[in-house]
Amino acid sequence: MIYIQKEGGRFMRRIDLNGRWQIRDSKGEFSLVGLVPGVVQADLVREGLLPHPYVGTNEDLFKEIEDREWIYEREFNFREDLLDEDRVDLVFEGIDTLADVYLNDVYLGSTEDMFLEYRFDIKGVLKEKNHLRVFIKSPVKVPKTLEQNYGVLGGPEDSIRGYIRKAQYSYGWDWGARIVTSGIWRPVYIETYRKARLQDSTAYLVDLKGKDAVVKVNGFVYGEGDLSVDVFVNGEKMGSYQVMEKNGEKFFEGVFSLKNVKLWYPWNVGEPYLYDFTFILKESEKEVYREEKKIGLRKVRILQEPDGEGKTFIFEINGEKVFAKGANWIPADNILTWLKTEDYEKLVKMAKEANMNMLRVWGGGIYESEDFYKLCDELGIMVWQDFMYACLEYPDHLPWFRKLANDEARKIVRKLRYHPSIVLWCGNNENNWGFDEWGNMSRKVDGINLGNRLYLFDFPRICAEEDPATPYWPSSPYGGEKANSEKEGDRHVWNVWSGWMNYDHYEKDTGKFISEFGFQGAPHMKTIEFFSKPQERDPFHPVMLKHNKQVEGQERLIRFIYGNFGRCRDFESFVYLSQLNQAEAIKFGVEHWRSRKYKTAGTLFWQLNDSWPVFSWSAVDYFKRPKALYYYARRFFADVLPVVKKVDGKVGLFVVSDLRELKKASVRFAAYRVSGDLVFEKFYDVTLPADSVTLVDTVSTSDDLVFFVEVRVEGRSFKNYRILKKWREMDVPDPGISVIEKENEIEITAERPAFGIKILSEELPEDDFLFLEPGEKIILKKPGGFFDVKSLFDYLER
Ligand code: BMA
Repeated sequence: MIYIQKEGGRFMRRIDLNGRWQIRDSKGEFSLVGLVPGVVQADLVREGLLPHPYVGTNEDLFKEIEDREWIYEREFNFREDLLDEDRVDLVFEGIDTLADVYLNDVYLGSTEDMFLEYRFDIKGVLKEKNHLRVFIKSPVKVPKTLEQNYGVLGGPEDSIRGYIRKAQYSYGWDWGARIVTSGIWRPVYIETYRKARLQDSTAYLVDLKGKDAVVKVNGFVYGEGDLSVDVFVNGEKMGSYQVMEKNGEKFFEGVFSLKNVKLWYPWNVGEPYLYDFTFILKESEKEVYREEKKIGLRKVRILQEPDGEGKTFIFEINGEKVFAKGANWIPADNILTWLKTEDYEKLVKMAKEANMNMLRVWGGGIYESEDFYKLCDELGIMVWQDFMYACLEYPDHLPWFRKLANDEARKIVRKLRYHPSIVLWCGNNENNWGFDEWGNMSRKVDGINLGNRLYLFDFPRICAEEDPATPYWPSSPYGGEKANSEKEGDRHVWNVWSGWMNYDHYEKDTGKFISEFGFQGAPHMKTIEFFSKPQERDPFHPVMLKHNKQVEGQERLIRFIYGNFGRCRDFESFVYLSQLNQAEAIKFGVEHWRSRKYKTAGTLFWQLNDSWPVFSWSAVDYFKRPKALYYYARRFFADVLPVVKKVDGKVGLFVVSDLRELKKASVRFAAYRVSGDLVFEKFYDVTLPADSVTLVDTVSTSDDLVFFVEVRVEGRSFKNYRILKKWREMDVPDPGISVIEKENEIEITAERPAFGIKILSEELPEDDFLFLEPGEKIILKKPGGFFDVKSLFDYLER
């Protein structure tokens, strides 16, 4: 993002202070080499001083070091000639969390928010030989003291985490380990420059005049001199703007017209086009600093209009309604510094390949890395961005906390606003639902719930000031008389699963935008093998219980497997059936809500990924191994989705099309008995209007049948199936699967309807958890090494 010009016209330079630091704890027990960026917990594992936290019950050992203070130290030399630069800053992109920073024994300042960058002017302190020391306080002891002073915050469990601006999930979550990290978790460097520097430059669409766009640019300037900023778009100079000052802040601002503009769209609506923007800061006409960013231009609105049931909640991008298909994103590791760019690439690409066009960055995690948002920008995935507050009261009645929260919000919005993928800023996760309905979150100070000063007053103002091109929403869920209303705003549907209801209840839910709903499933068997020994592989073994963080999580897995499929044969069948159940549940919900388009305008299931190897709601486990749900998502989020469902005692056949144009399609609809006898087969030629739901037919028929449907549009085929009863009531027979091995492919056929066809292989198969209509064929790339093919029938108790 920041350009370093070579010798000759040099204007700024970065000296990296990452790498090996010396670390020790205040009790004098540990002294070791630590890596920066990093956290102590990762160093202790790497040095063999603590075992891997994700194996067995090792997580518990990490609790014992939560109350330590840690000292990070390093020496470094600095080139004498650079000491004369106008400006020399020491920059910490992120410290976890509460720390005092000293250079050559001079106190530079303290850090109190892991999400923020801290910058210290070190010009007067820097020498040729230097000693840098960071003293990190305990992220448990300090907030505990604050809790003693100010009182316990209400929430689902007792918690001190509301008193510290640190990723909330690190104190444990219902899918996450408790590993309360400490460290210097983002890069550290010294930056030298002349006169002034530029930060948080951005551009956004103000208006469209035919094919031309009115674009506004602005950014902040720190330093002195006769300053101006030149702005280039795709190499062409658009304007030069004088640096101004307001409320003690220096900034530039300008408007220009961009001819024949190419807008940024979510990938399933248009091209996610990005422009190359260059912002050049000049002092007396000489370049002193620059920012280079890829920026997309788009207009976002949330349409909230009466629709007969209540009010819609529809994302509109550049005037086009977009049904949001996707999932919730949580931090992809409990030890964040174990994440590499490749991990982000893999996961975000997997989301796109599963036809998702939106991810929600959930409020108990982190404002994600630049890698994440850049990928979303490029791939055309919309981001629902929460502020990092979740499931708790937050002490915003205390002036110091409110100030810190405001400061964080402003800095984060300024930093991330240039990403076109961020289409919504959202105040928090579930706190307003908690105020309304959870009983112990109803404390008010001066008539205001703890946190609402931020969500209802401060954040909307900050977002409007800093990022007028992106809407703000107070919470998720929010809207209507109570925050989790079915009639307005977004909604979290947790009566299913957490409230012990089975997934057929999704069908009764008429929420306007389902931003959370989920069903647990086991991780991949190989992932279970990573954290357990063979003798521990029982659903209720202490190691398994440790790896399902929800209260009665394993109990629910068993209850829903038994309820929907009958008894498990063994541990392997438990793993398989839990995954299939999860996939079937989310498929059922998505089919219901997608076929209500736009009375419901989005389904984001809980959750895409995991932060460690665990039984959870994720579609992709910690090692990025897909669960059944992931393979299902590719199909149920496809642009064309045939849906068979009960309507008024009959069976209706619908086709949901998210395609942006009208299309002709041919439809085949067939019904079988489980024994494999064909009951009927029907063909239709239909016209699917752009972005529509079409009722193709309704038939009166028996509930015992298995339905298959295929829609063909321009050579592409979209298939689906539906059973109307529970699987355990269907008396599933042996489908009679045959596999023919060819040189590079395998061909799978079945004599009778086959479901949950699983490829057991060393390497991950290209597709899995498939279904087959008698007489049809699945062709897959041949998996390397030994493989086997099974289906639901093989996992059921007989
Ligand atoms: C919601 C989320 C998370 C939680 C999930 C599963 O409450 O916002 O807090 O992990 O459901 O219970």
